[in-house]
Amino acid sequence: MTTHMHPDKIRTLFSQAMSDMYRAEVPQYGTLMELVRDVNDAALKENPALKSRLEAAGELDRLDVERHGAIRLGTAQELAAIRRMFAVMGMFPVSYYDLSVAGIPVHSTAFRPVEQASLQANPFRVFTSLLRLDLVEDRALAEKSEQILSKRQIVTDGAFALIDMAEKQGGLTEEQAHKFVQEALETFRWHRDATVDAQTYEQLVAAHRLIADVVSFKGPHINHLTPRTLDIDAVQAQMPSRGIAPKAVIEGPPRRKTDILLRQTSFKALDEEVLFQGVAGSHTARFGEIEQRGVALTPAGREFYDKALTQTRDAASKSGADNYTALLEAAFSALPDDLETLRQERLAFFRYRATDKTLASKAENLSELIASGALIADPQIYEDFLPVSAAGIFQSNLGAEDQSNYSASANQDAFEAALGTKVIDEMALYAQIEIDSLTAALAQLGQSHL
Ligand code: OOG
Ligand code: NI
Repeated sequence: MTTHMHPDKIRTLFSQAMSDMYRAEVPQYGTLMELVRDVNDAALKENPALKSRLEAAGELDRLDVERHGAIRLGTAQELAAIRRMFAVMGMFPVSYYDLSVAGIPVHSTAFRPVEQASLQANPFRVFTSLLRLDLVEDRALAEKSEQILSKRQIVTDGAFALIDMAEKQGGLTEEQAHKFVQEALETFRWHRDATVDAQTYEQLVAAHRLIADVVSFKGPHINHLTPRTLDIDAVQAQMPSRGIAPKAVIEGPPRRKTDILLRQTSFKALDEEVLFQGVAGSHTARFGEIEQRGVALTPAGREFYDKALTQTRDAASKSGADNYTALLEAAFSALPDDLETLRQERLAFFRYRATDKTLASKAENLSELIASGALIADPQIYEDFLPVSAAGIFQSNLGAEDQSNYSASANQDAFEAALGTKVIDEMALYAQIEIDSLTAALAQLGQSHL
């Protein structure tokens, strides 16, 4: 009997190989990783309570391996192929993100692990966008783009052969897995030789820089890899001293005692030299980003978040962006800022575990069990993305001249048709982890009546 390498292990090999490749190609990424490690070390030293909470919840080990990446694809066939590739590594499409509302002609999903144990082993995720040529007004250019894209093959024959094998055998042997990782890496590599001439590139840029980024190259180069920090404000503040210039504001919720959802900031990478059919030119393709992740919010919590953010953005657009942070903090002041209240008011998702404390009698309710120390509620980390923040990250490296207006038109059906499957509902995943962990913990404590 052959034994297969666990998909979690293949994903870890792959994310490490990607990180090594990206560090070699984009030296600033290495600098950023060092800064994040320094800040995380300091944060853990300064806050022993945070350290022991992360440790007890099994969160500390994944911190160093944690990162997300992003790619942009050109065709439905490419999206379907990438879905099969990521499935070999235990990554599945979660959520649908419509970026057309923000003037960016793509829609997206995030490929990520979905089981609790897999998330804990390595939560590596890839934000994956599909170009929407249907939104491009210049139909001749859209058709030309389609034609150019139809000629490229972004997944190597070797990778396809191993994907077929994994699907047939139900996995890959260790040797096959190593080969697969090497072949898969080719898809995300940077290519200095563009597939178009300089004139076509300029035409594409004039339509939208993002269209040029997708259409002009041999493959969907990984455009950033994002380490997770425990203190994004500290990293943002220290970036300039390491020669990195961050964007002006941090996307997402304000700084709070209890981290919620996701805060992100990015910096624009350097112009890279490109050969357009032998003619030298340049393109800004790749950038850097950091993220700080907090607790996942329930639909009720998320509704609060979306409203508060809209309110802040509306107010800031009237008064100028100078007081953005103050407006943001004010808009979030009504949201409880401690985990237990967020839990009691069902605004956030938790994961429960029993301790070895024994109880003399049956408890009346969960709060009592938690207060007794017999039951612990760990916050579930938000594993997904935020559409408004994602739009901000896209914009920050595209430049102001790329603010196009597309008629907002989410088209999840078309996206799922291209993908070849439906995307998974993120809320359902968090809810399932919560209920499963609670059921198991209560059974262990002999408190199944609750
Ligand atoms: C993806 C931008 C979105 C994030 O972290 O929200 C993103 C891209 O620029 O391709 O990566
Ligand atoms: Ni990102």
